[in-house]
Amino acid sequence: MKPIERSLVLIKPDAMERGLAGTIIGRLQSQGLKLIAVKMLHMDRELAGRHYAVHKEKPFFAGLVSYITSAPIVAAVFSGDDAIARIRQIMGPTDPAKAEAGTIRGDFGIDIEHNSVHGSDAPETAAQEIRLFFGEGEIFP
Ligand code: IDP
Ligand code: MG
Repeated sequence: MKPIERSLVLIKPDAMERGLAGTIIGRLQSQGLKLIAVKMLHMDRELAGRHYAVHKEKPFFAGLVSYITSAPIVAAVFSGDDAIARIRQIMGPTDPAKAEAGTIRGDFGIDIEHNSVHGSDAPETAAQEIRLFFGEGEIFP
């Protein structure tokens, strides 16, 4: 049996601007993932820097921080069997040009930066990311 995991999902500004938050949350719920926390917030540069700390030496870091702080987003936590890998499969690869139709990024992503959604990539990073956005009292498992 696969482990029950939690993953942080962000609906990024490009998707928010096109009214896709409900559609994206619905796609994950319809695949059996359980929504256990959700909020809307406008990320500041400090939170963006902490969330994307692993990328701070990358050439795209400054643009990524500007983009993710450009408009309000929705942050959510989903749980389920093997949730981290399953959500990344439902999202599709980072570059929407390489994502298959039927994946979130394949259907809605604009380019490698404006790729509509974030999903955690491992249990340790998921736990860290969830702590950045949610207190324990805001999670309803
Ligand atoms: P992931 O979101 O699929 O885990 P990461 O490599 O962790 O991809 O990158 C984090 C985010 O940084 C991506 O989702 C995307 O928004 C942005 N990004 C990644 N690679 C590039 C790039 O080459 N140019 C511009 N933005 C990028
Ligand atoms: Mg990543």
